[in-house]
Amino acid sequence: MRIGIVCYPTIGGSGVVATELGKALADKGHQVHFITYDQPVRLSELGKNIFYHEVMVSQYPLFQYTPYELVLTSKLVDVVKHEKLDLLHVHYAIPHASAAYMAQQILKQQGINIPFITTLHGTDITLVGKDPSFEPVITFSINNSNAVTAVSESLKGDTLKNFDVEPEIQVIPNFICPEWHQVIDNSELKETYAPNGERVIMHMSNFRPVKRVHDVLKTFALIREKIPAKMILVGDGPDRFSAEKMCRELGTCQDTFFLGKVKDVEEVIDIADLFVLPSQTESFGLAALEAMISRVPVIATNAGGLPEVMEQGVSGFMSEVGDVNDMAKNALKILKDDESLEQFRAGAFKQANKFDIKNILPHYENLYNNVLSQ
Ligand code: GMT
Repeated sequence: MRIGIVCYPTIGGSGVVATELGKALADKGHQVHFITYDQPVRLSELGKNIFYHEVMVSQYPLFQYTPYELVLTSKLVDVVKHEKLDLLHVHYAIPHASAAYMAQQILKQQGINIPFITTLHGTDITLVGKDPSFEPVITFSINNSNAVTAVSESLKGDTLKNFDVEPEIQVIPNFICPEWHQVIDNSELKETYAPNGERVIMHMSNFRPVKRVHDVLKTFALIREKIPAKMILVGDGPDRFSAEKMCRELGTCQDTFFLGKVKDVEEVIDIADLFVLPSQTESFGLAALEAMISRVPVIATNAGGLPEVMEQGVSGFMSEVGDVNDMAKNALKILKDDESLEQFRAGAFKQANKFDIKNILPHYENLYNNVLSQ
């Protein structure tokens, strides 16, 4: 098959899932064309069957906001036509689904039929999408997709609750590729942050309010009262400034490291003993899964799709949103001794393996075949 994948190229779950899916499809012999405005972060090298088409966004003095959706649409028309694509798979509805719809209509007038599949990832539904400024377009483009998938049952439920949706939504969970997470000896790096064998606690996100980074710091302060520990925060975003301020107020700065954005997360995640993801909502929580496959147990919230990804008391623990006391108590249960930590490390790894890409890829291939046979 010749497949066009439209995604965000930045660090973030939907782009990571789209890129890794494309790479796996290419490995199986499909021809994959990524169409986005920058080279996707996980696409460090182009390989056999993989092509990248950059959407060039030009500035013009009249535009206060450059109309990305239009240039993306034109690019889709061009790539579908000249690369003879069979289908488009768009990740994150805004604005990819409506651009795909528009491209489909333009191509129809030229006698070309191109189906498109929309994969809903999370905030395109739960935060941004349901905002009245987007809702009518999202509803329309979901209803006019040739197939729609969601990354969890929870997200499917949110979509049905917030939108007047007609097509069947198929749940296809996110995945990991175990071979990309080989255990490497990172003890030297760990020692630079935790020279006296302190436990290393990690958080990784885009520091948006939905991630509740302040709860990470409050939880850490409670843990550090009981055991020697260091906190590493990976990523950047709107709440970083106030998080740094809070860390000064809590008096935990000497044990806290803000690393900023890191491209190869698997290189740093290995040094963690515990991962903390106290989000307000999380349609899936790919970051938690990436921690788990690296044998790092997770403290998370009982929110959105996280209960579908985690196993309570095995891969870590889930608490109510904002209950930092419970999160700290659970963290200490995991970290209290090496035996307990090893048990949770094994539990996290076992649970993560349920999301092996080899179990997930056939669902996408079947869906593509169904769409093409319609
Ligand atoms: O909104 C975000 O946090 C980014 C978004 C994305 O596009 O990267 O993440 C969403 O999609 C991920 C991949 O499917 C999920 O693992 C995240 O849980 C989801 N984020 C939220 O629901 C907040």
